[in-house]
Amino acid sequence: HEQHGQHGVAVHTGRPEVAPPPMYSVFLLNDDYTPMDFVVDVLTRFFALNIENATQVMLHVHTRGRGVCGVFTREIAESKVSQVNEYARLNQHPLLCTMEKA
Ligand code: TYC
Repeated sequence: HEQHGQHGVAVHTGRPEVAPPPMYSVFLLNDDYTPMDFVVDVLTRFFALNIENATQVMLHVHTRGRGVCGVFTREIAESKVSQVNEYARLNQHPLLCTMEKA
């Protein structure tokens, strides 16, 4: 029945519930040129994975063609995609990051 407004004070909206936001999966795509170490670096840097989990995701993408890095609300997912693609281009790798509704 309540929403938390500015300053965190609960206010009645007249609606019984606040719907959860749509969620988006963020993917890395495989390619033949990006070094495995760089992909692991991306996964630790932007998706807060430890080296072990980042290596698992990287190898899944390498063998299966794509893999989920994380699931986020739209704005966070868009930000991850932009940051990863910019970082890959800056380092002259063809690595691609995409998103789709989960
Ligand atoms: N296929 C790449 C190689 O053999 C490694 C790689 C993994 C590239 C995952 C992109 O999203 C990727 N060096």
